[in-house]
Amino acid sequence: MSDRQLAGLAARIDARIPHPEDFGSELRGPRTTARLGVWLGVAFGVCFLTGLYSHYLQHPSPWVPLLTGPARLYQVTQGLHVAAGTAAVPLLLVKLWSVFPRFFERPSFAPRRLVLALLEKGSIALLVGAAVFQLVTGLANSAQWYPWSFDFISAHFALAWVAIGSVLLHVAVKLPVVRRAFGAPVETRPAREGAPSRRTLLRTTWLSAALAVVATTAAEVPGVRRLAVLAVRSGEGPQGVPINRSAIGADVVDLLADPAWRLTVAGPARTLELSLDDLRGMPQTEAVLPIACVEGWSAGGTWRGVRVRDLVALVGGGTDRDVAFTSLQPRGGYRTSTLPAAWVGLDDSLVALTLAGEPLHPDHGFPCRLIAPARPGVLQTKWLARVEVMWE
Ligand SMILES: Nc1nc2c(c(=O)[nH]1)N[C@H]1C(S)=C(S)[C@@H](COP(=O)(O)O)O[C@H]1N2
Ligand SMILES: [Mo]
Repeated sequence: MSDRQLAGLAARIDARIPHPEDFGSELRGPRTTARLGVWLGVAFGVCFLTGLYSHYLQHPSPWVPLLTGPARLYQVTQGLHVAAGTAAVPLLLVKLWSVFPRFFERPSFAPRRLVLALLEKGSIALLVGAAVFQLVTGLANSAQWYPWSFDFISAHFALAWVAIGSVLLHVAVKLPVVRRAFGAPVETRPAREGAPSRRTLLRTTWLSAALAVVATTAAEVPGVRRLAVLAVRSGEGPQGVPINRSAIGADVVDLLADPAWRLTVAGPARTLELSLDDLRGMPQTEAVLPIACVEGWSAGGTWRGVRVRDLVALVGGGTDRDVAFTSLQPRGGYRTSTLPAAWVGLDDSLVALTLAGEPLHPDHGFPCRLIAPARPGVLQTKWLARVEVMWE
């Protein structure tokens, strides 16, 4: 092919690809994009910080301080995590719509400009890819739907750093544009008769974000539960608390009905086998504590049982060592958890025997379960078999 033919072919291809001007909606432009971007940035910031906190509760690190209270802390941080992630969906969609004609901008082939343009487009590709990945996997996880084969936790954690890094880079690059955009007011009048104005577009987007939050979180608020049309958990369950994994699902039904069940308590001084009556004979403490699942749902309960510190004291354990809890459950990732030493001495860290004044429902962990404040539900191990002070 000669140079002329090549140029002709390139021109024909170019003519078939739309240009940014072809999309010409008056609603697009930096004024709308910047305002959407600020709220999207806030939503991602909230998701990142609350997600990091949730991660370190489940994978403690000596560098990250964890708070043992207030009791509802995790309920609030994780509720915010899922609510902000849900609100980000309409914000991201409208923001992508507002900039997508720029995808068709023709690059300049002057080397310096081309490199800059590739860097900018590359960073945006990374940003959009990571943002979409985080929202899709996060929402699918809160719906308990895992249509993938990778490990959700490590992928969502790793991509969180990519997402927040590319958000920060994007903000830095766009700061001058954002400043200029906020210097100008958003038009309240439509550009054409009968068309919506930019302000209407923005207000509709804010409203959808707010509705998304209500529809996912209202299940936690008695009286308005019926508004929670997007919530996976109805806010109902035996003894007023929804169930995550049932006794049948965990394959423990026969084990927990066995009259020979004993709770093994192991510590530096001795190992004991305690029956349910032994546990009932110990001093009982009442605590009002929520189950707050990483998936975003939560529910408060009134629990009664034996303090963890009283139990470990029987086997020579103090409040200076982590305590490991193991379930009767034969398989599954959530059959064990570790209660860090900072929680062991708390008044309301309990091996619970009752919920709402009755023995635990089989699905809530009968004969006994761990319940402690300000922790993810996934660490509140059900159907306990063994409690062990971690010592050398
Ligand atoms: N043994 C065991 N304990 C468990 C689980 C489990 O799968 N197995 N699920 C955890 C999760 S993810 C949550 S959110 C809570 C839910 O407690 P609930 O079903 O009593 O509401 O239990 C936790 N305890
Ligand atoms: Mo959970």
